[in-house]
Amino acid sequence: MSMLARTARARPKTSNLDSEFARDVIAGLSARPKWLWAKYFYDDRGSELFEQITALPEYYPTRTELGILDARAAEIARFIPPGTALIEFGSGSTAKARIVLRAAAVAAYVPVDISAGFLNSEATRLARDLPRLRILPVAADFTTPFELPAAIRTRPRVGFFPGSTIGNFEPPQAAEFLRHAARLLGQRAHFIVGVDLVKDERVLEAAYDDAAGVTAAFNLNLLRRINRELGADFDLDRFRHKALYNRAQHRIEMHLESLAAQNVVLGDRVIPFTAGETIHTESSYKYTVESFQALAAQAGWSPAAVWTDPKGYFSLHALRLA
Ligand code: SAH
Ligand code: AVI
Repeated sequence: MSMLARTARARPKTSNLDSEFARDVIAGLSARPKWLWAKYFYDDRGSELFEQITALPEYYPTRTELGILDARAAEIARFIPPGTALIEFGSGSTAKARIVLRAAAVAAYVPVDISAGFLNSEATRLARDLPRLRILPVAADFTTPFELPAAIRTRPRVGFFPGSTIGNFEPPQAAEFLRHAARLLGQRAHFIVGVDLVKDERVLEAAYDDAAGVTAAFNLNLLRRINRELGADFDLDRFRHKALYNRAQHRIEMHLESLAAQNVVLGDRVIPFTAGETIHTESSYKYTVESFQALAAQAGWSPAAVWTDPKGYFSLHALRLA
């Protein structure tokens, strides 16, 4: 038997160990402490589970931000000149964009998302509901350079980044992203960004560890994805979801904790876990209005307006380039 045949047989049919996903997973699981990029949560199932999270009683961010958008739609629309291309980063279900699209004279909507299948089905659904709107979906990782559609080249641009997805970056990477968005959106652009606020730890921890176990399923789905796409052999019953608020860093951390000492096989590697060892799968930073404005200022954005809800749980910022 040739070397080639032996190698091919040793690996499960579905694995693609040369992909960027594989390289990132191997690097993260070889690091101490172990960690994985949160952007990999979003395969089809991950996107569906995130949608379920947004409806949970404990997960206040979505309903709170939707409330702000509803209450302030007319004020937000003042930052969106007629004929604008609205570019949404991490568009998910497009539920929040729909409020903006109803209030402003947007000519083209560009939803950008890493979850390609979900993006396309949501764009199709939106096209059915708003047949006169030009919808130009872009399946891309917004942490790396990507092109906007040529069709919007001459249009004024407004960025939209709701959901506090910016909180899933480490603060230096958030500043880097804001700089990258400034270049992409151009000189006279506005950027509407949703940012979750620092609050009572019990409210935060419940939001990321719900009673129904949906957030746990969302977190564990990452291991399921690694098994399916990379042929690893994670036993999902031997890991558990853990969420805690790190007060010093103002962030919720999600982890997957190994319930026993065990080895996981990934390609030709064996990844050892001690009992209680965790993989850090997500940080969700919480800001104050001022601390977020200071971060945006590092990237050249100045505050144009900020709206919050009556409880002060969530903030929506309109930024302009200084
Ligand atoms: N904007 C929606 C969805 C937020 S969930 C809301 O506010 O409810 C985060 C979304 O960002 C998901 O749809 C996910 O697929 C997408 N996403 C996460 N990381 C990404 C990345 N690096 N590049 C592109 N999209 C990303
Ligand atoms: C997408 N992102 C802003 C969510 C958050 O709240 O950090 C992802 C999430 N993780 C667990 N629940 C929701």
